[in-house]
Amino acid sequence: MQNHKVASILHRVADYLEMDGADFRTKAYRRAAHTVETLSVDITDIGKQGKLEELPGIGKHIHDKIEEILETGRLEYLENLKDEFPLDLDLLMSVEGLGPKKIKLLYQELGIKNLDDLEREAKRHHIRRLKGMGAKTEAKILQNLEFARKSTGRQLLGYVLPLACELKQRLGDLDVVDQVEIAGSIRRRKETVGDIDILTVTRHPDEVMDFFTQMDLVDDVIVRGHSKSTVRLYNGMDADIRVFKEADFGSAMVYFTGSRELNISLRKIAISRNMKLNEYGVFQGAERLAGKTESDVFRVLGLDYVPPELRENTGEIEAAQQGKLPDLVNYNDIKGDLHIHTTWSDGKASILEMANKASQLGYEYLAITDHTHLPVARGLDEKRLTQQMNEINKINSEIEGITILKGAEVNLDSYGNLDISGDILNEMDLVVAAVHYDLRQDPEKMRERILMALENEHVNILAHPTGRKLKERQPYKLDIEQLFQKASETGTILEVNSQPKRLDLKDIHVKMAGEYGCHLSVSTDSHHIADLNCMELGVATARRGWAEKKDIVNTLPLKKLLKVVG
Ligand code: DGT
Ligand code: CA
Ligand code: CA
Repeated sequence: MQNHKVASILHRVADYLEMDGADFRTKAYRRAAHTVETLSVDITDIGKQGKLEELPGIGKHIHDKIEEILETGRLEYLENLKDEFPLDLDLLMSVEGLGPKKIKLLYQELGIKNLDDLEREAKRHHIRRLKGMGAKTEAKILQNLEFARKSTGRQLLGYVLPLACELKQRLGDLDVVDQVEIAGSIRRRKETVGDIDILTVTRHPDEVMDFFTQMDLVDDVIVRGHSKSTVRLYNGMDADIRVFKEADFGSAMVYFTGSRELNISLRKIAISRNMKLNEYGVFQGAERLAGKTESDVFRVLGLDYVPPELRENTGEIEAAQQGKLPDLVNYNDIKGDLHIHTTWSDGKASILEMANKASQLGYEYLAITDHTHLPVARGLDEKRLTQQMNEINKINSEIEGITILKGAEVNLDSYGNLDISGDILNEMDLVVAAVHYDLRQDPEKMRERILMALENEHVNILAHPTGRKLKERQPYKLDIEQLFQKASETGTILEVNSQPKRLDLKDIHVKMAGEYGCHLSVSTDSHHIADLNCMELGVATARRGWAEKKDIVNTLPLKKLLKVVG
């Protein structure tokens, strides 16, 4: 699938064009990028069939650009823009509050090209002198710069996972490849990823290495060897490939899945048992005790099999020694999605289109939770909500196999009150509440606000409870333990939001919430059809937080779910 690559090039063009301010051109590129990234079919196939023109909302100009990307793997226009502005746009944009327009100003006036330049000029108080900047902006830039630095080089799991699966698929399709798996942080489903690690079994390593280093997704070959190669892909991400013998594959998978910390602990266990553990197996003297499968490796070390999502050395070894590993929620345990948007607010698909996709996913129910009031999201007022509920009743009477639940994502005002009256909320099956504005309140006020929401009898679910956005925005300042304590008292469900940028609650918070006995939901917060697929990321996050099926309300069949939210 080239969709992601094409979309990322179009987005990048829009970023550059936005340096002169957002206009119809930037919008056209964004819209095209969005169309491509949410396609459920491969754009290469559409191109081959000569049907690019049928893609909605894309004009002739951008068609030609897409065709060029599909044919040559690059876009001349973008290369020219890059030459004109030789700066690290990606990094600079990762600083909260810096957009293309400001970045252009910083480049033209102060020659700022990267984070180091930015820091130096901010510290010298040169930025505050620029038009529209000021001392406050300068201080904010310095503050946010540190956060941006920490996320540098890592990309979101939700964006990298499809690419890693694509690589696995292509390699798996080769006759000469006997086995291929993704290892590393992606296999552990960590929220951000440093690089892609692929392990293979083959008797023809050179053929595999040729294929791997010559793929159209590769920008640069960093190392090409017989048993290991590293390439840089089009999106700046590196991918490692390693070749093993079948007899070693299990121990190689354990080693290269990591984490590093877990590997160190496993090696200590091996030593304590008078064994030696490495990527080629578990040995005692000259005897090889295990190596072919991961289960064998864990077994000879006296451990139950540890699912990859738990391999962070945060208590899973002790649990595996005592037979007390959690019975993790499974990816197919989810029976419905409890947070989605439609064209009634800022979603891109109708209620029926979303319901049909949810049916395909095998769901029993789907809650429609469009925004209320929020102007930026074309939120609904009470009158429109009532109309929507009537519409849902109508669709429910016509559709089969899935039940659409009536809900809303209601805003919490600055004090924690809801912006929809109780009478209307009473008619809904489910109410999701969320903070959408006034995010930088002082911690005391934010605490009151959230606790108030948890105590509200109408609120079933608190959406994206900490408000963080990966690589973009830090969480609200708030005492998370107090939130868990209160939610466990009131029975308010806490959401694990599955959007690649959010994953909120995050893994360690899921684990803490579990210790407080909180109920969780895993939802996608979908705004278009393809979004419904990101449930996988939320479930992965829940698994990383040791969650079991019983902890997650949307693993319940409809009747039982309705009792919980009733
Ligand atoms: P990443 O790529 O930063 O998202 O995280 P990982 O975990 O994928 O790390 P990576 O790609 O450097 O290495 C993959 C795995 O290989 C890692 O999880 C554990 C293992 N590994 C690599 N180097 C070392 C090492 O020096 N010591 C130990 N104990 N394990 C290592
Ligand atoms: Ca890695
Ligand atoms: Ca690696």
